[in-house]
Amino acid sequence: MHLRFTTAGESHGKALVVIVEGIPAGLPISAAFVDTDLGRRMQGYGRGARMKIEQDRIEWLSGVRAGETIGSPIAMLIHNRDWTNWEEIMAAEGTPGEERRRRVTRPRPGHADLVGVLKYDRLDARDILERASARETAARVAAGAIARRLLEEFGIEIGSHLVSLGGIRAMTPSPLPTPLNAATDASPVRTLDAVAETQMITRIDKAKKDGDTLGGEMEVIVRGLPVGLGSHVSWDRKLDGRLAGMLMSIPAVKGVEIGMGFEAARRPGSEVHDPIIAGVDAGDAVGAHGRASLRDPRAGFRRVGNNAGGLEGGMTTGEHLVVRVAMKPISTLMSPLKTVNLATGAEANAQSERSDVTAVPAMGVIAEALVALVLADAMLEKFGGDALSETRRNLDGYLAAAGKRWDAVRNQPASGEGD
Ligand code: EPS
Repeated sequence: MHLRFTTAGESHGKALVVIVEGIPAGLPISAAFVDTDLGRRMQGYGRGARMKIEQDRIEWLSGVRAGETIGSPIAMLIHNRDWTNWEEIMAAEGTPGEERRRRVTRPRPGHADLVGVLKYDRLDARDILERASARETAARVAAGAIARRLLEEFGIEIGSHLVSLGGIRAMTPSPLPTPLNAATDASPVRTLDAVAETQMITRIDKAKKDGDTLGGEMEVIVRGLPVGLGSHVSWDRKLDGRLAGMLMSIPAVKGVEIGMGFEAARRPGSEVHDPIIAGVDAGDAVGAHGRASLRDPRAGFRRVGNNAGGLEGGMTTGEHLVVRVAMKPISTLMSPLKTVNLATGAEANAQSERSDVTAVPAMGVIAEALVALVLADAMLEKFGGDALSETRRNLDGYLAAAGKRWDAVRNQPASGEGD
């Protein structure tokens, strides 16, 4: 890994912390930039009361000076405002002789509660759920914002939109708006389909009334990627696997599709694979800071259609990366399912605490962050650089050279098939 990150922190503990290592020196960055993504993650119709308590923002601990990265590990802190309500319950030092408060002994089906207490030999599932909680994803979104900022420097734009919620499908407009997030963030469920949006809100209201929860799918789109990130040569360098593995680590995510996804398995090859054509079109790179490379990110070749979702052989094609992520319904139900009380062994109703009806729109923001981290890692693997200027030189040199050996062939008069 060229870009490493790790997080720590419990949901109702004092704070979350994240360390990101491997970002080149000289990357302009601000807390406000990171906080924008933290704020986006807290949105979405169907979230619970906790999001009214929190106001996620980072505090820099290291790695940034005078508005620029300096090449050292970047550490960020996010305070949990809810901590003041949990200080005694979550205190690191217990009071001798005093029982633990807010113990969780009725594990929720679908949650980490039961397997966690068995595996870690705990009597209180709170020791498990505090870390299994999706609260942790705030720290990962902060890390992802740094990766997003790096990718922006090279004209790479990452966005997402909701494609289904609670079984209701949304239409996807073609072409998608640019920038994508400016349009989707305006919707309370982050969809581009106004009709489906109304139906989804009604569905969420009903689920809330019924004490139920809802899942759904988000689609992440990345535009402006250079051809050739990742590699075909070894299993652990294939970008498809790196993306899917990272996305499957989001709490409650149960599936990842790339491009046409599972549908490709049901169709003949002639309907799946994207024909290759020659064509230079460098106008597609989107640079949020006006620094998009003028080089052709596809090295002079294009695909007719993009069923491959921007990946062939574990490498980027230079077409848009298209990844869909499926999230199951949240496992905390206000109308609880049956479980076993771990303290008594008796049948019981599962623990039902304050939670969200759905967090699918927020999951899209988390997925964007994780895709950004994987792609920033792949960029640094390919182009290296202790300083941003070095990474840029290496990328520019690569794009200037990529595909050039074919230019001479393409410029010749047609001479029949090559083989
Ligand atoms: C979560 C339960 C809820 C969510 C939480 C994830 O928190 P609480 O139990 O404090 O009400 O709000 O998500 C977040 C705190 C967050 O920042 O996303 C769970 O059990 O996973």
